[in-house]
Amino acid sequence: MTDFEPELDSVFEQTSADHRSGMVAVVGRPNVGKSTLINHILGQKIAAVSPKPQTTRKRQLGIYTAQDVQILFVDTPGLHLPRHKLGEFMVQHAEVALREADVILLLHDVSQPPDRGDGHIVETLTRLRGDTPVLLALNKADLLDADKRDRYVAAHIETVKPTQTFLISALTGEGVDTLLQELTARLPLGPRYYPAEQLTEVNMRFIAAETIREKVMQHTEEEIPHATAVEIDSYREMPDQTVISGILYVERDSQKGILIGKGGAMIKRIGTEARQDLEAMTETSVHLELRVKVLKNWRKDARLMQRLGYNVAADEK
Ligand SMILES: Nc1nc2c(ncn2[C@@H]2O[C@H](COP(=O)(O)OP(=O)(O)OP(=O)(O)O)[C@@H](O)[C@H]2O)c(=O)[nH]1
Ligand SMILES: [Mg+2]
Repeated sequence: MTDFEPELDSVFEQTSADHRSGMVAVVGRPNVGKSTLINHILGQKIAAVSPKPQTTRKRQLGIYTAQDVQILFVDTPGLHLPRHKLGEFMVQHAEVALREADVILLLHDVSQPPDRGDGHIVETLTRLRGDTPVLLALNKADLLDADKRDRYVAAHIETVKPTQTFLISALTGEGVDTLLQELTARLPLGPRYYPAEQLTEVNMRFIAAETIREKVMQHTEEEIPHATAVEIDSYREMPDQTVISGILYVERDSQKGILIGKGGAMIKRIGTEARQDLEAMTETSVHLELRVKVLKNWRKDARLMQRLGYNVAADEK
């Protein structure tokens, strides 16, 4: 070994010989609760959540660290049939996560019976999983009526034929500890790759953009939530204050009007809620300034998508 090669022990934090670590891809259809589950496991919100499908747009790491394990959860965009370049980008991101995983955690919404869309996901999994174990988490158990419980659970298991099944609620936390134990047992022995206090690999700038986009997803309707992208053009940290300036891009003039709202009411609401979340996260007071601009049909234009951080070529290297 030369003087320049660090010893492994000095690179990774010291852990016991039976420490495990690895990558768990959290996949499923849009809106089944993937991001909610990861936020719950980390005990902090790192990923945008909304009642609308296709909230998550890129892979995002959620790092869970305990005494004997470090699980790198990969939150993924919901698998769906893409209708534009952004959709293709999203599905591609989910598929890459599937191929890289040590364990695949497939989420289904168990409050609904399985349908053809679930069958489509299973086909994608069969194509990409190789011999990676697939754990099925039947989520939203809190919404499941007692009289449908056995029937729906059995139907989902029959559709997926998973390695193992769990009934959970990402909202209440029911069943999540058992799931974590089983995920841990299935990971290989390995080091703690990230410092124990690190929750994700993205920076606060990205989290700020996602927080703003989450509020757009929550408060706007139809095409607007999906046609909005957020760019943080300035992020300044001071001892007690964080000053953030963001631009919300939409695809058409009419969408811009709706996003701003009557007398600026909508953009104000989005800004206020995002600011409150960001104040809790940064533990500083936050000054947040938002503007709305039109970037015609950006979801169909690879160059514009790249500018907004959805860069297929660079991300797949
Ligand atoms: N009742 C109930 N609601 C849940 C549960 N998990 C998630 N939700 C709700 O389901 C909706 C979608 O949750 P997300 O976490 O954004 O779903 P996702 O799978 O990440 O969705 P995409 O990013 O669009 O693929 C939100 O309104 C959540 O509050 C659960 O266990 N119970
Ligand atoms: Mg999500």
